[in-house]
Amino acid sequence: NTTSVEERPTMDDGEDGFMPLPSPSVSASHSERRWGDTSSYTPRKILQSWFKLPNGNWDLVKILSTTGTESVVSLTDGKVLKVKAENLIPANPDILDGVDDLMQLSYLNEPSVLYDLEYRYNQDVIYTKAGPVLVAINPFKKVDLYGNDYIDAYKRKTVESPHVYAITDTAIREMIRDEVNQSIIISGESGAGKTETAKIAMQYLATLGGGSGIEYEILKTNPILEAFGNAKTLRNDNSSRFGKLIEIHFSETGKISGANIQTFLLEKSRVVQCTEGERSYHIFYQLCSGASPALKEKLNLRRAEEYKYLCQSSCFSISRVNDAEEFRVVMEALDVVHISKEDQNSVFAMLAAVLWLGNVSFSVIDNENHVEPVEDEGLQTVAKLIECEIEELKLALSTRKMRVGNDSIVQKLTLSQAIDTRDALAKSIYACLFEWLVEQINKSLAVGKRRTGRSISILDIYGFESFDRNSFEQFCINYANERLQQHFNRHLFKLEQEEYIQDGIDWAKVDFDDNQDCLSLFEKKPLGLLSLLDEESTFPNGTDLTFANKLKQHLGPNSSFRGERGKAFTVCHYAGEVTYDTTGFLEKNRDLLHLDSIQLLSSCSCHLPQIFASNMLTQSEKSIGGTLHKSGGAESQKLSVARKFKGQLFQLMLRLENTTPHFIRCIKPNNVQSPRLYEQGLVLQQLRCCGVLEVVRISRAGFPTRMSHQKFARRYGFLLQESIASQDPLGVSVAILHHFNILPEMYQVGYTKLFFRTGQIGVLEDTRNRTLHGILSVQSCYRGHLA
Ligand code: AD9
Ligand code: MG
Repeated sequence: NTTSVEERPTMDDGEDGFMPLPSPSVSASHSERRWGDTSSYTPRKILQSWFKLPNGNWDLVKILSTTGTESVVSLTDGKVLKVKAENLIPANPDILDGVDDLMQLSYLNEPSVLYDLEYRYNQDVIYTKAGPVLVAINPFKKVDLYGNDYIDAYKRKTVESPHVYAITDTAIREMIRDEVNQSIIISGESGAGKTETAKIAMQYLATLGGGSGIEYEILKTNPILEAFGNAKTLRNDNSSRFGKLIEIHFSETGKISGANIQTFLLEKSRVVQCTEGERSYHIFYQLCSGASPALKEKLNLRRAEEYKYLCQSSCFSISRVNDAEEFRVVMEALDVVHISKEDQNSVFAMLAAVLWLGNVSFSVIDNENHVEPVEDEGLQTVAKLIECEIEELKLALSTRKMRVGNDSIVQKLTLSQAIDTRDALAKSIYACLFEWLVEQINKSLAVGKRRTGRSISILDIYGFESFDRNSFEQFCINYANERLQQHFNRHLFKLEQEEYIQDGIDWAKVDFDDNQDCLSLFEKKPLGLLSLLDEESTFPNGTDLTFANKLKQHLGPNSSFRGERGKAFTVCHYAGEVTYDTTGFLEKNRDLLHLDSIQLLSSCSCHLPQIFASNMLTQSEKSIGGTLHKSGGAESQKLSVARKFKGQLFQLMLRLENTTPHFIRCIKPNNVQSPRLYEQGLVLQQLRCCGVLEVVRISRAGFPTRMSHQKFARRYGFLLQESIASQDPLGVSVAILHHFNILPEMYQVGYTKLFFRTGQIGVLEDTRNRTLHGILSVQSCYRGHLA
């Protein structure tokens, strides 16, 4: 049930030879087909048109002659070709080159959108609006678009071009005007520029100030979280390995009063495992190269190359990054967020302990492959750093207490079990350290008593991922993206439509690609991906293969699911199909730490391991009534990773539902992190994935701005010269519309609200602001006289 929406060319430029063409008729499902549809396009002579070259790129060709079914065209390189008319897609006239908002394009097809973005990108104009969404293309170099002069200009509204500053400014204004919390939701692939964009938005917010340096403190959380949560990957030298929501609170006077950070799903496997060419978390390298001689001696620190966890990859440095210098920045930032020197030293001790744990080796002690840790420098240093008895550490790494009935027996571990235990301990210490740091930062940023409840949240979360091999991490990340995509869809399309219909607006119904099917595939109980994963994770005999088979058995009929050979399965995500390899799924989902290890941590004299242990135990208690793992074994029984993540996502969505969202879509123009290289195919695929093309089409066809009659009358009524106090809000509203000569096609009057085309309300707002400014300056002039 798709409906067709007619695109009206907005250009009418008959005089210089350009005749508006009939536009492609647009049918409303599956964007690829839709955007390629040229059925009603008749090429005309002299016009420019898009033609797809064999390399997949679009070329802007001139039509020299045409018979209707065939055209002779000249390519940009001068070649002349005869092509089928159906292979030509209309191009926009030159005067629309590089428009600010894709909605202004007369022809809104894929090549035109790509060209507009490229045209701007080549002039270092990296921001473009796509209706309500801001598209940001990573420049991979310094561009002169930031800093105080720009911030001032956006504040004073003397510049109009799309920018993160402009979006942030809108969020601030809407927070104040509508008294509604706001959110800035940033998404995009790895390396597309999300984290940088989030920082740019924070920089703008920080200029609102707050007193007592709170805004400075907020900015200083970035180097800390990046040091502990970012790493060099093959895709991005500074890749965030966690998701982040920062909620910035404001006082009644519009000043920053505090902030709160929530993080999601840190990739902890990186601590013990690292692919060639990538690095572990920055902080390890920073510590090794930046610690003072005294600290180095205290922690028995070596060069990064001497730690087994770090030398699984031969990459130790990042070009143009000085780890020692970064370490200084991080230490300073830790001071700013009020982490005491003593705590800082404990943090560094934990980091060194993790590194030294990786160097702990085992020797086989019997012919059943049972092992004992080698009592060398590694083991001794770990015990010293976490402040535990060396014998306790040895036992925790090489044995496991088992409960049999009421008795407890001690089982020796084999080599591979011991290595897993050691690595699990290292990962837990690191993940707990990260959580603890975030908690400390939150304490320091805590909102004062004067909070009003108004806030602006910035979400920087991993984008959709599809690799050659996709594992549990991609599974979780892509699930999160399905949720966010639904939020995006809901907001931009569904709510929009429902509102039109409810308010009696004449609106040809528009379909959008809903992803509810795919979300249900994940979330349905008891037969959904997450439930089945949890169920299998609790079975002592469950394996990745039995899990995969179970999926095939129960989810076969689901249209978003496809079983694959062996241990794999495919999910049809909104952004494309992804095949997941279930190897390691159960283990990663269980994420068990043996009670022996937790007990070891709680026996430490150092306060951090004690805190970690008690947090882990509380979490286990919380899961009572939830999924309990491997009962009988002496393992920590806690929420599975997927379950915890799902809970976090629900919380996140609840929070976002109560905000006015502002979306920024970051686009990566190439895969080699290099400036000036714009790969059309790559950009196009991302535009499709994040729904940018879809949103332009729908927004342009609709009335994106709306306001209740009451509000409209209240807000602009005073601009009318004659008093119309006796009239109802609708009457006042209509009078305002007439008074300002708003064209009938630019608005619609609904039962309760007025609906406007893009840009219309801006005109009224400007008039209002000018008038108000006049009144205020007269008032302050009077007050000045009185004082
Ligand atoms: V990941 O999913 O965390 O791996 P992000 O966060 O999307 O990724 P990030 O913001 O880290 O990407 O950007 C990657 C790199 O692109 C940065 O380190 C910068 O070198 C570069 N970048 C991104 N945005 C800008 C910008 N506005 N100006 C200059 C930029 N460089
Ligand atoms: Mg990032």
